Amino acid sequence: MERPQQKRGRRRCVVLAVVAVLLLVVIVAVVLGLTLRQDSQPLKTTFIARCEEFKQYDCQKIWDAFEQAYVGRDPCKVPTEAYDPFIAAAYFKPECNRMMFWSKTKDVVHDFTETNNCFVTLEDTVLGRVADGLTWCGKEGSSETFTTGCPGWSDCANNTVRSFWNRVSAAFADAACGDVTAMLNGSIPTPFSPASIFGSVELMRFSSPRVSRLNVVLVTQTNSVANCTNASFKELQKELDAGIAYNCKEVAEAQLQECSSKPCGGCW
Ligand code: JS2
Repeated sequence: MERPQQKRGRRRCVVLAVVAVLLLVVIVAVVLGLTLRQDSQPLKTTFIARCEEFKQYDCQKIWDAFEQAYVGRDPCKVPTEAYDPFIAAAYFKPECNRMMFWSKTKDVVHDFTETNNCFVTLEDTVLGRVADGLTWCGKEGSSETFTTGCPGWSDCANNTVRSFWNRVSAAFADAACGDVTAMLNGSIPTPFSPASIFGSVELMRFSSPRVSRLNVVLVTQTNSVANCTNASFKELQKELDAGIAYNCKEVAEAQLQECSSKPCGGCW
């Protein structure tokens, strides 16, 4: 038969155990909450900071227009038009004769435009700069922005990031004017691919007479496998709007690096 003080002792142990478990649950919930909340912060902070570099936009308004495209949605059900309000908010002045498109040359093209300031890529405008190199998505029933666990580029057609790049690339190409340049990669067998964003979204939006010429700059290295007679360029010219002149130049990557100090137009 248990004595009363033994009963009291046992009861005290049970209460302490329950308190300990409850405490543990609260700590886990707080840590999880802070971690999840932090997930949405870095993206918005980076986005706003990059937008403010341009010193001409209402960056909170642009963020709100960007966020509404995907928050609370299935990350595989974000169509390109969901970003239309973002395009409207992040207007940019077309730079005739300076717009540079690219395909499979992301690093070399941005090293080039950063140093010689003669051309502007999509990623040099607010449209591309705010999200360049980032990943994000939402979830049904949540107001959070997630930067991990999002579907990959080829996981689903209407995925959050892929729809963004398709939409902003279309807007950038729709604004193309004058002489347009495209930096393509001479170290791959088909420098022009109709399946690429340049080939499937941008090229068909170059419209004569707004665009007068397309200058292809084929970046070559010692091991290059393609030149301006590459068959894929025949495909490119077929897709190009009649009335737009076409030109292709092979330019060694080393030469591009020397160009940074040359005046615009002195590179190829
Ligand atoms: C930038 C990203 C990211 O003309 C260029 C640009 O205007 C670009 O928006 O689209 C064209 C390049 O795309 P393409 O032709 O498919 O070339 P690629 O080298 O196979 O793809 C690079 C990725 C383009 C879309 N994109 N652009 N910054 O962070 C970024 N992430 C993706 N997926």
